[in-house]
Amino acid sequence: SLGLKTDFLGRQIHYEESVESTQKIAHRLAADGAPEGTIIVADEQTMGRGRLGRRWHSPKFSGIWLSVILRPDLPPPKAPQLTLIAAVAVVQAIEDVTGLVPQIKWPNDILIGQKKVTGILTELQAESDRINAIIIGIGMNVNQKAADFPEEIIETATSLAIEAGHDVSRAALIQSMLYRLEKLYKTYLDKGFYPIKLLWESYAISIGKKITARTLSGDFSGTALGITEDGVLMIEESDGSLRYVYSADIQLDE
Ligand code: BT5
Repeated sequence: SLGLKTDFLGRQIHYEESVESTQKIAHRLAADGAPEGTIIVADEQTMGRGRLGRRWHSPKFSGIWLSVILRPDLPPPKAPQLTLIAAVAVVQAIEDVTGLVPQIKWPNDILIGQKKVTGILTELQAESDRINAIIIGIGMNVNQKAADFPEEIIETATSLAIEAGHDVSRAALIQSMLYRLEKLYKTYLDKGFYPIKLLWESYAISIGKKITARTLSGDFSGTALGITEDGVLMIEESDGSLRYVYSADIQLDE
């Protein structure tokens, strides 16, 4: 048992040993009417996915591969806010359980000392301009050793065990993450995004720095000014013009 301290998050948990992707299962359950707070968690993913069709390495027993179904009554453009809420919950859970202090790289990377320890993937089911379900996928590297990472990410990925110097309980992390996520989500529904934005900014590494945003419509370089009320990244380019970036990979240039 996970000993959850939540009201609705994780009241229904679908646990699987091995799946292609917990996102795929969550999409099906959400379309079939699964209640808000339903969780899908797996020991292993054989086709774990990142953004833009990228792969997410999800080996057996060494990480948390989890999807959460939420059903906020919001228009689809608000969805990026949920990624940022999840990012704050992940940072707080890692702090609670390990004492490590991770940082957030907009929009969806959680880093420890420049290396990625967690990635977040937010996907939508929308109907006539309202969100029907939001599916937040969280992939957290917990007990991998450096040699467990594939060649392509050995320089860029890390795990909590590598950083803490000892194995970390996956159950304790899930418990804390769901508790934190539920609390933040309730705050968000009651008070709006502003309190979350302040917390998010306190953990963000890129704000105030020179960055390059690689987007599907090209690269934009400049100073990251912050995020808007909707969670959109604002970049001031060198000619002073302001650029709003909805989705990108960010590289720190300094
Ligand atoms: C992400 O995408 O960071 C989102 C990852 C979401 C994974 C969760 S696990 C539960 C749920 N079910 C799923 O199928 N997915 C979600 P993106 O920003 O596109 O980053 C992907 C890139 O990160 C890859 O192209 C690799 O370079 C790198 N990568 C892959 N696996 C990694 C890992 N385990 N740790 C660190 N980096 C990784």
